[in-house]
Amino acid sequence: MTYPHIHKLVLVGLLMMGVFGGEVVAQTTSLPQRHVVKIQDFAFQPPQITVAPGDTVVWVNKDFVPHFVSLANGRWQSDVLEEDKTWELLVDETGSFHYVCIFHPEMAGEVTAHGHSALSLNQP
Ligand SMILES: [Cu+2]
Repeated sequence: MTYPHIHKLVLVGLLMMGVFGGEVVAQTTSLPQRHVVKIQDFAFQPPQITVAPGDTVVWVNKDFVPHFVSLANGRWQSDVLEEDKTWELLVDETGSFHYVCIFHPEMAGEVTAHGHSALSLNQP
């Protein structure tokens, strides 16, 4: 007579375990993120960001003059960014990357990438 009751409790218990198990998985799995760097008043804001390999950095030009995002060694560079235009970079390696605006060399920023990744700085 009490068996149906017990079965219900067990079922509820299993469901709760499943929910908590899902939360743990969600917390320990880091999904790729998008980081936005505003270009405003002739500056990269924020000037320094920290990302993980696999993340994407999005630069958006909020100035009325065109800007440019270029890694110091020319490894990657954006197109000319007119007002309200964006440019995205998929970060696929670790390290610190200093970049400048070619039009305004005093504008400088840095992307620091570290975390779990099989990719290395030496990968082409
Ligand atoms: Cu500029």
